[in-house]
Amino acid sequence: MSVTLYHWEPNANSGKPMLTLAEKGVAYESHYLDLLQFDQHKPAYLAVNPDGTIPAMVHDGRVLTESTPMMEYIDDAFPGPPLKPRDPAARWRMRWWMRFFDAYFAPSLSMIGWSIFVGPAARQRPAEELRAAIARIPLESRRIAWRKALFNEFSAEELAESRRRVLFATLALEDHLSRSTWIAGDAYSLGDINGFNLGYALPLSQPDHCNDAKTPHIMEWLRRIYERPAARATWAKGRTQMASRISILERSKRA
Ligand SMILES: N[C@@H](CCC(=O)N[C@@H](CS)C(=O)NCC(=O)O)C(=O)O
Repeated sequence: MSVTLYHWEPNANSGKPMLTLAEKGVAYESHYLDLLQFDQHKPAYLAVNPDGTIPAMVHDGRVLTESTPMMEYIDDAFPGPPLKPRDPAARWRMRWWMRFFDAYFAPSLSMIGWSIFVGPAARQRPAEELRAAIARIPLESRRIAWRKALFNEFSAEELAESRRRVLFATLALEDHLSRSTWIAGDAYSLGDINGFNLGYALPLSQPDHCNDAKTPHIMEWLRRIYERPAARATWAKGRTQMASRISILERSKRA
């Protein structure tokens, strides 16, 4: 049995299979791709995932993409603690939240992150080099995202709409967690892994909306997940300041 994971920092989509594999106790060969160096668009990786997006996982020769179905595959294919509830209603609840995280919350948070972090961090190169890098991106949707980030082309309206959605989603999550210990009810599940990867840095990136006073249930949920050995081990694999933002969840630090 061999598992290879192509990933960037433990964060958003890459962190989802990383944390799931850690929770299941599955050893894997790690291929770190530096997103800011456009490693994901280089031929060696396009031979694995022609879309040029991360993460991708190879299990016994089978290539898997799309981080959320990838988490479900990991849970089903390997021994270890189950990460999906058996009860149909709880499983529906888990998938409801994963859909909300992926389709609504993540794209809005990502647009803000790309405008204030990814764009400025990758922009420090000559415009011609950046244009050539964009031309090598296989997916049109990713070419557009990169162009907007690298040339600061996100409009004020779309950023305002993303901020509105992030606030709406944060309040919805706080409301849910005020009534439910974990995303799907009584047991930790893939829904929590998904939400944690999306939201672990919310207290830093959205300090006015996500903090101990306004969203105490989100804060407690994030801290409980961060205290899990699998989460500690996964974020210890981070190489940049992006992953080290997780230290905001140390209980000694009140947000
Ligand atoms: N829906 C895909 C999205 C994959 C995706 O877009 N990943 C981002 C990183 S979080 C990426 O590869 N960005 C690099 C790029 O666009 O060049 C998934 O969940 O795996």
